[in-house]
Amino acid sequence: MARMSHGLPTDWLNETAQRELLAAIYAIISEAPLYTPHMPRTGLPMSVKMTNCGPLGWYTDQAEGYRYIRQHPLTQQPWPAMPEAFQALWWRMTDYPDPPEACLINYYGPNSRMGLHRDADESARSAPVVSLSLGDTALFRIGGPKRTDPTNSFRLNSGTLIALDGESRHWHHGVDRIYPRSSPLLPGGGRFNLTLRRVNPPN
Ligand SMILES: O=C(O)CCC(=O)C(=O)O
Ligand SMILES: [Mn+2]
Repeated sequence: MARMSHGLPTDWLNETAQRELLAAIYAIISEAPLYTPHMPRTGLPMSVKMTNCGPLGWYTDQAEGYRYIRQHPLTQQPWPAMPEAFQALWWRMTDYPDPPEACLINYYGPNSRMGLHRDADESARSAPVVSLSLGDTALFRIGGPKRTDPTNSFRLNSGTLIALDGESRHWHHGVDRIYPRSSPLLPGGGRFNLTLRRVNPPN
């Protein structure tokens, strides 16, 4: 099963710490605005808006599909640097020896969801994916290696960290819904999710 931060002291990421992370997200978005990603082949827009920080950023469009790129697709600028406070989440959750190379920032509005998928665009196959929820609660679902495996659902509320590592690193997962107005953290409501990823294996 994915490891959750529930074993940590409940105030390990208190409201002040969450607000500091949120301020860092807004600073990143002012440089690297949220964009709407599009599915490969169909070109359908995703309901989640995205941006990234760190040397690499996850992106998808109709023409080239899922991949990591070095520049923001609209500004053509390198992604903003990954704040120390984001990297600290990685070191808290994993013993993996190398730092994350990408932090995908997902923004969910009241009607956003993310279909069941596996994170499979990283060649560092044994590195974990560390994920933080901020703002409105999400209903998260996780299954197994096969799309048809049975799934478990649980709520991720603001300040919850999970690590997909070991077997769960390659399990299907997704977000079925957001609970609007369940958190006062974001001024306009909604949810941010940070996922920290190692893309390339260490040298
Ligand atoms: O928002 C979440 O909790 C999950 C995000 C996710 O699975 C992804 O970005 O690949
Ligand atoms: Mn994922």
